[in-house]
Amino acid sequence: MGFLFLRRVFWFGHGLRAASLCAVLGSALTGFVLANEQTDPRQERCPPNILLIVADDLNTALGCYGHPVVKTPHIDRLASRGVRFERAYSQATICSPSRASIFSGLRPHTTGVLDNETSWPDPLPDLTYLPAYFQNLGYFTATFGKVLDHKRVPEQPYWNMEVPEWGKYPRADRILEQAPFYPGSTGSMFWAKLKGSDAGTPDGEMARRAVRLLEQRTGSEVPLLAAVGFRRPHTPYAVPEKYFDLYPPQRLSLPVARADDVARIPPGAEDVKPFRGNRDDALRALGAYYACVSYVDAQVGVLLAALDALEMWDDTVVVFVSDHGYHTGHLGRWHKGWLFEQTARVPLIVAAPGKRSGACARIVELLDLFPTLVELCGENPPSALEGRSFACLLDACLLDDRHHPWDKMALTTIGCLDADDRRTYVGHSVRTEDWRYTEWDGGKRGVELYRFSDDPKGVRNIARDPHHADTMGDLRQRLNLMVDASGPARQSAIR
Ligand SMILES: [Ca+2]
Repeated sequence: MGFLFLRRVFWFGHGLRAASLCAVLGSALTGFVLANEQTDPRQERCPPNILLIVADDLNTALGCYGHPVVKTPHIDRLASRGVRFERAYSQATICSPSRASIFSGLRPHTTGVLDNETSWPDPLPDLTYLPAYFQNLGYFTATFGKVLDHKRVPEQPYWNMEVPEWGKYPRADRILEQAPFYPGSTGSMFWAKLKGSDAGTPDGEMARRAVRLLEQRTGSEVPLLAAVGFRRPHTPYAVPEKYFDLYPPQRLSLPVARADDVARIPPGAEDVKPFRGNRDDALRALGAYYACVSYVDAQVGVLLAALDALEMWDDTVVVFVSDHGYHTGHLGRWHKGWLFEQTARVPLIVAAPGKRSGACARIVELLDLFPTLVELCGENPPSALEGRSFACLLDACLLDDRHHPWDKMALTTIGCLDADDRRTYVGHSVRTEDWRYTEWDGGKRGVELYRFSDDPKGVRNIARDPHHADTMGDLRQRLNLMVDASGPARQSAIR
């Protein structure tokens, strides 16, 4: 509490310069501070620390999201302390475009990053990336593992401390057993049981190095932004053997993909990496994916235990999120990059001091995170951001968020390459609280419409049902308004 108190005072001086003064004057000032704490309302602007935990390719197969099999006690515990968003959506469904959107606060159509190869745009004069924004506010910023897409990010002093990711692929001498997802699957499409402890794995090391930083900075008067990115459950599904033991394949079941649902998927949502294995191959891959989820959960547990031990909960905003969703047999598909509910929907948990706990069913987008964190730190979000702060949905006095004024849709976008003519095209999808409407290549490669009150998983495309023509027309118009408001028009408006 004493350290929090000092931070509160010196934040008033906005950052590091004032913080240095703190180190010099130390306790001599404390008496003055004590005398004024009750009278100066500006001291309430004390900014919290931020711990941002980012998983990779994680869907909502988590205990706190109601999954009947997957064991995630630590993420569940975080959810019990904060708000679990039931309808949170990524702005893109592959790594780099989604992360470029999260950390710029702009839509993929505006950043121009619609695939994993395009470089991120240079920061604009009035709009920098999230870590640089907080660094400019006076935060000590640190990154561990896969947070930004380092290969594509313009050179910027985003971080005061940077521990880059390593080890997408497991070391050969740690592999006990491995197999491709199915005979002939290539690249990272394999699973591997590893020997050794979590601490010797890339994500395990990142969690523990982040804990060491938290320990080192305990008591610092400078607020901390620590972003911890975990590689798993991204392929290859390579984690210590004990996590595989939790999920014997013979006890698992695959999502049911009805043939008539699959037949209604339009050509724009092309499956360029179809899963060609049999049922046993799929069950082994599913068990390996779940093993990765529980492994990530254990690393989250390492971070949460540090928050307990260091008594940081009252002074730290904790966010847990994935960069996008993922299919493990849903609609017969395995992977990401489409615009179905399963790929666009993400887990999102926000536990903030003085805020409420519970579930929230309102629509939020990942590009809302940037302005939300800014608001939670007592600042006004930059006007150039395309997201909207959802801090009001965290308010402790909000007893029933269903009646809170909140008119929001989610837009998810992806760039695709036609496997035959090698032409690129774009898909956009909007999600309201009851509908999803998707257009591929402006509708030329098909449209999709899902109604969640009838179809909770969003797998039955009813775009051809004439009963819904008016609804589809309305959603098409709203989608086009959102798309037109972003992209080149938005770029010129904020330059
Ligand atoms: Ca990803």
